[in-house]
Amino acid sequence: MAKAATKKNAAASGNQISNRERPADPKPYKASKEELLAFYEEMLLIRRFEEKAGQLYGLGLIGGFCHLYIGQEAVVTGLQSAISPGKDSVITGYRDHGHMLACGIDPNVVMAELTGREAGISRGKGGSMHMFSVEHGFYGGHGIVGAQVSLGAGLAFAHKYKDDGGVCLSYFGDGAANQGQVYESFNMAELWKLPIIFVIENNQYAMGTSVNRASSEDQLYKRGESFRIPGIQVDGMDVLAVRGAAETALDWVRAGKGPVLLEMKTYRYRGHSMSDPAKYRSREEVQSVREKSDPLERLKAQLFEAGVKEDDLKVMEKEIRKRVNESADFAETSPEPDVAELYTDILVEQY
Ligand SMILES: Cc1ncc(C[n+]2csc(CCOP(=O)(O)OP(=O)(O)O)c2C)c(N)n1
Ligand SMILES: [Mg+2]
Repeated sequence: MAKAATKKNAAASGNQISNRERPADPKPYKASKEELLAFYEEMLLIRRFEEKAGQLYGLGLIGGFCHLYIGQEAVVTGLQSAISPGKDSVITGYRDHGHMLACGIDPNVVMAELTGREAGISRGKGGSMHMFSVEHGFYGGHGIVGAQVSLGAGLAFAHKYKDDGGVCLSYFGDGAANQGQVYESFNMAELWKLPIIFVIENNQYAMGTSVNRASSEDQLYKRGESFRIPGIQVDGMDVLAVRGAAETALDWVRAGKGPVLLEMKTYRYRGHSMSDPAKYRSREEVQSVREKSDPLERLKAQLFEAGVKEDDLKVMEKEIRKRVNESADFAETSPEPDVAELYTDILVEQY
């Protein structure tokens, strides 16, 4: 009896999944030379900005937590180049500097926030993990692992409720993918066909635990299956593959077909945060990824193929370094917030 029931259920669910319409297989994006250059410029800005943030942290100018995005630049660049600024929304966890720069937020105000200055985007009171800009459609910056998935579902609900045509990009890590609230959000998002793209940035580690040690199903793109959310695995070190997948996902979501899950296979070169000695992996492992799949180096080769000259990239490198140095100078010379600021932007009594 029990056996027959199991067989019937298995057959029924098998049929349902195979009958589910799926997004088309993404194709690598065909970028013009100008687009390739713009991708490279943004990825280089993120990398140099993060290197500078690492230096300022080392000098004691950045306090608290600081999680760098080095190695993962192709993910935000590919995805955010495909969305419509001012219409769509972006939300992520604490590894958020790259997402902000890719939203077009001024590096000066991001660096000023990292260093706790009044001119910072959260008036110097949020630091690395707590930045926000409604103007740029950037909704944080969240320290609670997985919270951005539920909040992202809320943002998507708002897009649908207001019928504003917007889509939410909710980024989270491989570690966060094992959190309970992620699945409650998946359920509601599919049930209500919310306009949201769940982006798992699988950088292979959650703090010090590798994805294979922590996850019974380590093919994370399958994680939405029992909620009938289609998933696509993407080479997150290849900006054109990311952009291609972004186009596919956006077409699906904008057509009102509900959420899509994108698993971005990527890698972080630095420790989990600045205070991580990274004893759980070998230097050789990191070196090997840098040599074989660095997203900037890969794009550089495509730029050369498109006829860009090494000298042009040198000019760009110089300009980016200048911009990043200016952001550090701006931050260092900006005043700290006034003591009275301790009493503003906090919840008191009525709540
Ligand atoms: C609810 C909650 N649990 C635990 C932590 C501590 N914590 C901070 S980051 C992290 C690992 C998350 O890894 P992953 O989702 O893979 O993101 P990554 O750091 O690799 O970008 C943990 C457990 C937290 N901040 N919030
Ligand atoms: Mg991770």
